[in-house]
Amino acid sequence: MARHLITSALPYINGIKHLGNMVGSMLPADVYSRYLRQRGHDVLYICATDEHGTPAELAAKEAGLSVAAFCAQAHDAQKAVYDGFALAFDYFGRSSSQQNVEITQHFARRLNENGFIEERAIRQVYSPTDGRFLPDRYVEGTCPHCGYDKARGDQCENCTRVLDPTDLINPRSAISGSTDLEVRETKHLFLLQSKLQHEVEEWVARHEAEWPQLASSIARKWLTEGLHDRAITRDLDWGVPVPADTWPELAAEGKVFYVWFDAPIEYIGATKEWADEDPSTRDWKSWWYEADKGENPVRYTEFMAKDNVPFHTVMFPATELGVREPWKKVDYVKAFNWLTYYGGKFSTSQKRGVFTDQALEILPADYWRYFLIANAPESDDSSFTWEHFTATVNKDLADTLGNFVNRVLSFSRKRFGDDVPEGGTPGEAEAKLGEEIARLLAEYETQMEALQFRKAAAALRALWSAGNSYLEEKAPWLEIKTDKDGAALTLRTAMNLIHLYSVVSEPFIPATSAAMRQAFSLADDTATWVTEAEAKALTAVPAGTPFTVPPVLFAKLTDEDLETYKERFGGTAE
Ligand code: B3M
Ligand code: ZN
Repeated sequence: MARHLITSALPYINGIKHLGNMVGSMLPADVYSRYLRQRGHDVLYICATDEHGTPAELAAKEAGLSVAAFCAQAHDAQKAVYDGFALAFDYFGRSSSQQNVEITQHFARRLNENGFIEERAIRQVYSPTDGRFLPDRYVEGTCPHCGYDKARGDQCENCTRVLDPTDLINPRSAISGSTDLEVRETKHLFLLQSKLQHEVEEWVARHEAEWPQLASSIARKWLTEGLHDRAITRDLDWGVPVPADTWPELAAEGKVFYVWFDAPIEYIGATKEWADEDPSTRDWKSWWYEADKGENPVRYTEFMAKDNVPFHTVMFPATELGVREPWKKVDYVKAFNWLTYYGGKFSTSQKRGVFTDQALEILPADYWRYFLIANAPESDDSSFTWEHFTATVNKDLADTLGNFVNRVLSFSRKRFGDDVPEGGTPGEAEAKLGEEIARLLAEYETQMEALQFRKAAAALRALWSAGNSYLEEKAPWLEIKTDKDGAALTLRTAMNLIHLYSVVSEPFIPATSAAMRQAFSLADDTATWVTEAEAKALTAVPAGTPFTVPPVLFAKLTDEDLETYKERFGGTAE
């Protein structure tokens, strides 16, 4: 059986992420990991904070802390939010770890031995006012491609093009705002990606048919434009040091690797961090090195938003190919478009939209998990609005699922007591329901396996709806007046649906699923999934099983709530 390695793009350390970051990487990776684990697969879900580069230094400066102290604190703060969202990482590491330093330096040495690294003198933006070189985000200005006036020296947030600080029009220092900038010569290491173009093309050609169109089209575009040699070192205080054994002069000058060089390597580094916590039972290398071989080959799936796609489909594979060692390369790239806030940008740097910590202050994680995945920006950008959010919560979560659960359990308790009622023989309605549930469950599985999250959410919602239709059709509150056994059968069948929902909804709404499951005191409730036969029979919870009525699963959001949210976060774009 295959092993599943799953990673989501590493969130930058420079602040708490917004909902757009969450839906475009970590949350779907968590839903997928949970699903695969429930289906019995061997899964390793790895993520980490991306701690190097100018964003970390700038944020530390703003916080008045050393970079190391800032990163330690910010890592814990992000981890707390992800715990709040119930993200079940196997490990959430730090790219500043010693493990990552070692593997990154190893990669650099190998690339050098294989002729893919060259030392070059280049011209860099220097600020006399700040007394330093200004790499990447230390320079801001107007994007030469789209005219966006807050473009950063490494990438334009608006058109996603990767930039060099010297490309910017009207550049200014992000530290002091100074426009008194000059260009000075300094030496840096270059990764000769142009030499790897052909190999990367061949590698992409072997994989792109399977990837979502968004990922393959971005990879293609980059390859068509041609891979350029790129500087992979920077003049910064914080980062993976250039190894002195190989480049003594640059090491003495204090050069470090560029954040985008060591960040993807941290997928491997974090796996080693995980294994180093318990080396007697955990083996990091078999997940990454010669991982295509053997009885349990690794299938590697990456999750990310579209601005990260070039780095994962072209640049990191180029690095891995150039190392000339059998490191695992990605099999499937799940890429997402943007989640917008009322059609405008969610932006960490501009502090606009809903941040993940604020979201959890308002409502429990399951509300967000369901809404975000059901509206994931898969085939196109999708827009977050409070109107849409509250309507979805009320309709899908409060009415279709929550109300069903409460209605069935409270009514049964009132009429039949604290055990699942006995009596009645399943008839045509139950057979029809079983067929429908089995069909929808198969659809749900198909969509999950295809990583089609919106469609999977739609199938899950349809499973919940089928319960409501059955209940409306059988109307046990009327049935009970003339046919007590019939009503008992209806309620018992509905309770079996609740139990089935508790199992299959877990990847989306783990806390609610646990609450639904715990409503039943089943002797041996270890099922992690539901077979087709079980879905058809709906008898896993037998008559006589004690149950309790859980508190309301999802609160209905009022017009007043809606107004409060809009007031707090702004109910319009920009
Ligand atoms: N930290 C960019 C981002 O947060 C970057 C991803 C790294 S993945 C190796 O969008
Ligand atoms: Zn631009």
